[in-house]
Amino acid sequence: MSIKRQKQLFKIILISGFFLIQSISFAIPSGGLSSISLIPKPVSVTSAPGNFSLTKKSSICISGKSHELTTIGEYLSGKLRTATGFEMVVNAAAKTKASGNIYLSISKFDKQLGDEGYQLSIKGGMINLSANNPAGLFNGIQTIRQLLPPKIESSSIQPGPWQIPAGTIRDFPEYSYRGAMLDVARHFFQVDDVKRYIDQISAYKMNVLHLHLSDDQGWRIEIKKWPKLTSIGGSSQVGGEKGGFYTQKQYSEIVKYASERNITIIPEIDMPGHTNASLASYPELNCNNKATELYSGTEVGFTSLCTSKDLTYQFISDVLSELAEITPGPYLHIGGDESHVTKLEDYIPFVNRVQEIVGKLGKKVIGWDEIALSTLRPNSFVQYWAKAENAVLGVKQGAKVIMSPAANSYLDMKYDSTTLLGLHWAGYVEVDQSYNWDPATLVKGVAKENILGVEAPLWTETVTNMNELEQMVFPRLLGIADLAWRSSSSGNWNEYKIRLGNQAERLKALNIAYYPSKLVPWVTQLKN
Ligand code: IFG
Repeated sequence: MSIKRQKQLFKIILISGFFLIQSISFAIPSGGLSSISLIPKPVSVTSAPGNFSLTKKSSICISGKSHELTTIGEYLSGKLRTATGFEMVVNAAAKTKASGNIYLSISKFDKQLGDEGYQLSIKGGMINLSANNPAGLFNGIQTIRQLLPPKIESSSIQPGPWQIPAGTIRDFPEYSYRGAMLDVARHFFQVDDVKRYIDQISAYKMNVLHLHLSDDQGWRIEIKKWPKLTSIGGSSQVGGEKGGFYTQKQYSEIVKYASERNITIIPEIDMPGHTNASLASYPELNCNNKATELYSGTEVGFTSLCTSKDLTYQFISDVLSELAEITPGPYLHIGGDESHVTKLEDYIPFVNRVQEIVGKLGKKVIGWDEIALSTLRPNSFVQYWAKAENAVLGVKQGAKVIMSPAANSYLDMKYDSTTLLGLHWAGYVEVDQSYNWDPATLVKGVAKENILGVEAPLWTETVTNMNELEQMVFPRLLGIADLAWRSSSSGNWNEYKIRLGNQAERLKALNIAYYPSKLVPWVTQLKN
C-alpha cells in the first residue's frame, strides 16, 4: 500500500475514532428528557425536540432581587461552577431572555404545585424554572442537577458539553415532611459532617433533618443554664472515647446552613428514658440525688428522669426554652421511647406535662410512638417506629403520624448477615426491603390522610464517622426520598432499581461511599 494510501487510511481511523468517543461519552440521552433517571420520580415529564446547552456565556437570571431568590441563584451557580468552570453569574436585572441562560422565578400562584412544587421548562435553548416560592425553586434545582451529566457533581473541572434535552417537568411532593434523622448522641458528628449530610439529603429533596441530641451516652447541645450537661454529659460517647457537643452558635450555624437548602432542623431531647447523660451531669436530677456514672455501652431502657421532682420540669423547661430560642422550625422532639423503668402511671402525666411546656414555647411536639399512651395535644405528632398499635392510638386521638418503620426505614439495620456495621433487631434490611413498602398502607388504621410524612433514622451505636454513615445511609435513603416524594406512583422495585442503578456515577462524583448492593443494576459509564 502506497505511503499516500496509508496516510489516508490513518486519517480516516483517527477521525472516526474521534466521533466514536464523542458519541459514547458526550451523547445526551437518546430517549430525550423523559428517558433520564430521576430520584425522586417527578409527577410528569414531557420530552420535546431540541436541547439546552450550558456554556461559559450562560448566566442565572432571577426575577427581582429578593434575598431568598439571590441565595437560591448563588446556590445553583455554585453547584454548576465547580465542574464546568463557567462563571455562572447571577443576574437580577436581565431585560431580555436569551438562549443558554437559566431563569428562576416565583410565578403567579400555581395551585397544583403547592408549597414545594415547581415547573421546569427547557425550551428555545433556555431553562425556565418557576415555583410558588423558593422551596419549589430549590427542588427544581435538584432536578436540573440530575438532568445534567453525573460529572456535574465532580469537585474538579470536567470537559463538556453540558446539555439537557428539551421538554417540560411539572412536579410536586405527596408528603410535606420528608426527613432523615442523625443520632449524634451515641457517636458525635462534627458540624462539617452534619453540613455534608445536609448537602447529601437535600440533593434528593429531603426537607427535614431530625438531630437526636441527647441519650444515655451523650448530651450534645450547650444549655447555658445547665452547663454540666455538656461539660460532663457531652464528654463521652459509645466506646468511651471523647464525645463532643454543639455550642449554641454552632447549632445556629447548622440551622442556617440547613435552611439555605430547604431543610428544617428538628432537635430531639429524649425523655424521660434515654437520659443517663443528664442524670450523670446533675445529682439533683436523680430521685436519690446521686449522679449516675457516665455510660458508654449500647443497652437501652435502663434510665428515667425523676418524674416526681418539680426540679425535673424546671430542667425540661429551661432546656426546651433555650432550644426553642435557637430553633426557627415549628417542632421540638421530646423522644419518649423505651422508658422501661418509668412506671406507666408516671410516664403518662410526665408526657402530658412536657407537651404543655412545649406548647407554651409555641412549638409542636413530636414524640416516638409511645407518647400515644398519653393525652395528645392537638398539635402533637407520633413518630411510628415499632408499635403499630401506638400509631393507631395516636390517629384515634387525632394526631398525625410520621412513618419510620424500623423494619423498612431504620438505616442502622444491617443489609444482610455479612454487613459489619449496624444492628439487626428489626431484621436485615436490603435495599429492596427499604423501598418495598407504602407509607399509606403499611399500618391498618393509619391512612394517607393521617400521615404527615416519612423519616429515615440513622442510629449510631456502631457508626462512628461519615464514611460509615454513607455505607449505611446510601443507597437506602434514596428509596425513602422517592417514597416520601411520591409513593403512589412509586413503590415498584423493578422500576425503581433501574433509576437507582443510574445514580451510580452521580454518587461516585459526589464521593459518597454507598453500599453497592448486588440487588441493584449499577450503571458505571465509560470514563471520558
Ligand atoms: N431503638 C431506640 C434507639 C436506638 C435504636 C437502634 C428508637 C426510637 C433502637 N429507640 O428507635 O435509641 O437504640 O436501632
